[in-house]
Amino acid sequence: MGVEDLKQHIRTEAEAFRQLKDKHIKVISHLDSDGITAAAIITKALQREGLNFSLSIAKQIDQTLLDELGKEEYNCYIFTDLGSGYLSTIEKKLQGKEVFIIDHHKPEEAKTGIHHINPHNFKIDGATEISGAGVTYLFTKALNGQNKDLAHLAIIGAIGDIQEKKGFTGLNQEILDDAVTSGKIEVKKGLNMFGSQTKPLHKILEFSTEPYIPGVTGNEQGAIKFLNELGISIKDKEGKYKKLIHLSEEEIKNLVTGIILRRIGSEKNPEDIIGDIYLLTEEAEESPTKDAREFSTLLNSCGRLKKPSLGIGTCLGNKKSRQEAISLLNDYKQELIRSLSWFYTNRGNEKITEKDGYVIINAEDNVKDTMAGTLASILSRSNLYGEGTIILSMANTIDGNIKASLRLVGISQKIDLRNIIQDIAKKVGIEEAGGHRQACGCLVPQEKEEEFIKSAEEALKAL
Ligand SMILES: [Mn+2]
Repeated sequence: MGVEDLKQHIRTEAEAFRQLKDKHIKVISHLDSDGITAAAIITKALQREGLNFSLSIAKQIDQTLLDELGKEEYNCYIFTDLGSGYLSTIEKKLQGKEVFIIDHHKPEEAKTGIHHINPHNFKIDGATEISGAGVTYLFTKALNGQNKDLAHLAIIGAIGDIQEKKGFTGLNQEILDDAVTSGKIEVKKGLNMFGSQTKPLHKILEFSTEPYIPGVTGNEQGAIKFLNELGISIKDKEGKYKKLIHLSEEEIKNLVTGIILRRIGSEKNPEDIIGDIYLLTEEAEESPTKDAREFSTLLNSCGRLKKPSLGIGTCLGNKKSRQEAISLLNDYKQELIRSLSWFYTNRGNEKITEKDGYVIINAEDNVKDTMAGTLASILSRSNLYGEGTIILSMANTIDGNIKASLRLVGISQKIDLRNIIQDIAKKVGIEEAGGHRQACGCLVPQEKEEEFIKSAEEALKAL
């Protein structure tokens, strides 16, 4: 039980795959950044083997998807970054086909004839030590050593699944080493702030919630004043806004000291702001694809905006895909800014209920339904509300429903949001509600709006 056994198992499965004759392959991967990088890795690897295949990206596995897949005429199905939770259903629906599931989600406990690769089966934690893209990478590396040059994609995927926490652990660290030795990633120490390649410096500080900088976070004027005090001008000689990457070493030092001083007393480790930065050596400076964290965000937004193929193209170095993906991301940011500014201008009116312990945001048509969950997530990380506060956000969909999302401020072992959303939903006759412990939701028919809010208030008040 352990890394070596997992690797042995992967070699066996790669060999089994190689032995299959006359393969007609269908690949199904997950819609998020981890799934998109997994799809890019398997795509490149299959191309290298000279194999034809078709690819679908799915948000989740469900009956409809499996029914459709079952009708298709492929004889070999490869699931990446999804599938482990549905082993028995997949086997039933895809009877007589060769199925490979390459995933890191907690697997269903079932005996099947599926080729199943999952770190959990070897007592390796798939939530922290390796991502779906990581497992896919190991599989393709076992297939052909040349695929070692795809390790950086697995790192972007792992970052997308929030497996980077002050560095990587376990297999992720091994994969990072591969990415560094193949010259694709450079690891540097730097200020742990999102957007250093692409955003003006004062904006990065203004939007910095991790670290939270008192008097600066959430306050543009405060951010500008803070930089002035440190003797760092926000514009360069040509009058253009400076980015974090434009600062001299001296200026970085001053900035770090300034932030640490501001944070003294407000948090446990004021010096926590320095960390590892992962730069993609082949990407251009100042591009949203230079820093692996920004790259991962770009892929996530491609998925969320239902253009995963742009993300896959970007991973594989396709210039046109990259340009389109970047302009898509810019549109997405605009939409996000619109949603946030609606929220801030409407705090205090009847559409936003802020109580001790919970917040209900009923954005109706003012926020796109695809943004409702994101809005709640951002607010949950914003220091606006205390630890343990539950945020319910609601927005109308175009087909007469309301998309309701539940998020939690901070981390709690006691609170499982899935139970809460299911309670709220059941009371108004909605059966389907789900997600994760800390992020979940359901669809509510618009005629049940009032009833649903009442049920939510009752449930949230009682906590
Ligand atoms: Mn994943």
